[in-house]
Amino acid sequence: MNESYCAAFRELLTYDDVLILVHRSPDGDCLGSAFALKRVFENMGRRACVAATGTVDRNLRHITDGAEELKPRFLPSVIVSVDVATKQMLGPDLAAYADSVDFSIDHHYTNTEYARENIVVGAASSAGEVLYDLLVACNVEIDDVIAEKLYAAIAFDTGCFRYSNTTAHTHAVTADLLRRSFDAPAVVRKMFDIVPLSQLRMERVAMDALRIYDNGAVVLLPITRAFLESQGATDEDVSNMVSLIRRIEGAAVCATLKETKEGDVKVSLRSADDVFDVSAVAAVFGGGGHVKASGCLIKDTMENAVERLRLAIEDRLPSERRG
Ligand SMILES: [Mn+2]
Repeated sequence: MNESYCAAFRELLTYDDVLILVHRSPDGDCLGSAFALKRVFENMGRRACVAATGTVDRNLRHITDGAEELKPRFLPSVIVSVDVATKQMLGPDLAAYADSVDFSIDHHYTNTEYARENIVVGAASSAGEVLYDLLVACNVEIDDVIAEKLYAAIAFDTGCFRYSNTTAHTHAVTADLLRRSFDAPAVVRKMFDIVPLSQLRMERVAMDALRIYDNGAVVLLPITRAFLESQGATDEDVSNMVSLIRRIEGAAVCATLKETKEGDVKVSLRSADDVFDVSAVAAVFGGGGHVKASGCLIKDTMENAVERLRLAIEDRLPSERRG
């Protein structure tokens, strides 16, 4: 961890009344990191709270100690964002804080450095891994609770240590966390294995809606509100659909396109390898993320969105994969 990042983190640790912001539709990495950081401040007798736009998925509520909604609870003296690459990712509920973020702790190469102090380690698997390195470098004690939250963060963003962002260092960090006392298999099971029956039912039917292009190199799954309602499925039920279709053999790029309540189309993109950069496709529509996992919002009808996304992907697909 470089010295200027450590100095920035040490400064953060001097504050009381800390507001920790995570990105909209919070995932396991931002929540795990944020709740680990909250605990760090609480262990020092300080006040800290985590705030987010949107509700917490059922399978992540073990991280938030059961909380479904995360609202700011006091007037903060310092604001830190975790795992948030751009101000826009804070979402509407936190927009009022977007221009006054003091610290950003992140691992997105695409971080726009909107905070006063930006601690951004693009090579790290997760914000959890960045936070771990900061805590160790600054001699902050990692107790069982912090270890469990950081483990959840890292396990989430590495897909349980299966994705190529998992490095030797990631495993070294995880090994050290596992020296503390917490139920690691339970953390993984809650995040990845347990699904409601409504989700399994929806997945079965959704497979019929797959759009396959370029001899199977491009797989898109449109999910309309009408479809969701006909299946009695929730937004949460579709959040993992993209990891389901990324398993399809021969697919280079996969995406789910979900119609939002506002009538826009929310896109989650995945690449099968480090060669095809889906963040470049997301950027076409004002989104961003990582080489292998990115997202964006397309303000258009579903059919137009499918077509525009397909063209943006095919533009970047190696000619030998184009059909
Ligand atoms: Mn992350």
